Amino acid sequence: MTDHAADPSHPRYSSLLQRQKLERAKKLGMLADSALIAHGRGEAFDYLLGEKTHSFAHDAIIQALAVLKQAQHPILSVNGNTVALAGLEILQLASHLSCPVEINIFYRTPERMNALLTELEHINKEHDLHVNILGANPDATIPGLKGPRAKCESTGIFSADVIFVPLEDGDRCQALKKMGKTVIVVDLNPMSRSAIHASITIVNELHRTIEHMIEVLEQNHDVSKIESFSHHSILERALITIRQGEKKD
Ligand code: PTJ
Repeated sequence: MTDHAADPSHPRYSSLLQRQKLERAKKLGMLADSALIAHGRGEAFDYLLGEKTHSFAHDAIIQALAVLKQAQHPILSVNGNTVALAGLEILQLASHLSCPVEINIFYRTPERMNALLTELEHINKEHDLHVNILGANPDATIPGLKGPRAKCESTGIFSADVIFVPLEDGDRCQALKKMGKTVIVVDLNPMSRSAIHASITIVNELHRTIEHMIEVLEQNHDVSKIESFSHHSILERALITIRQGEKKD
């Protein structure tokens, strides 16, 4: 696999590259045991979607950026898979938006938190990004959630009004919504509970999504809110594309 991933002419180069990133992250202790299963589910949906950013994803990205830019206290919440697949891009996005990043993982252990913090701090320093990275000192809990996944920081996720949280789990997504937050998720499965319950759902691969968000911000594209934006219709358009095949979008 390493040979294929190193060869950009391979037809599934980017997918293989993502796998290679996860293999590295696994070795460094950043990932949950079920991380590769979750990724495999995502890959299956991405394959059905033709591994590209569709117009329904672009529209949701514009809406998400508009909402993030207008927020009082925006935050990017990351888990193991997100750091592994797009650690640098997440920090670049946070730098563009001048907001913090908080590590908030489902399967929380001190070892994983330490591995993820080390990775992000290293990228932050190497690329001179100066992003505030939270998560090490949780002093608040998300109401309605049990166990360590409820832990968060009072100056971060707890007080944020808009939260960008790729690969979110359904329960936490609903709990954050109940706190009155605008929740933006990235999920290749338009039928997942997070996709359904989020305020804005970007049905697209995580790394492609964040690259696209940075591109829009760097090219100064118009990021005003789309007046006719409908969460329901974004999910519907994604489902139609999956049913009909990617060429129809
Ligand atoms: O790091 P932790 O402890 O927070 O755990 C992270 C995982 C991902 C293991 C955990 O959140 C989990 O089990 O996730 P689920 O419930 O399997 O959900 C993952 C969702 O993300 C599924 O709906 C997948 O289709 C989707 N998904 C997986 N990989 C990608 C993705 N969506 C976008 N881009 C991806 N690369």
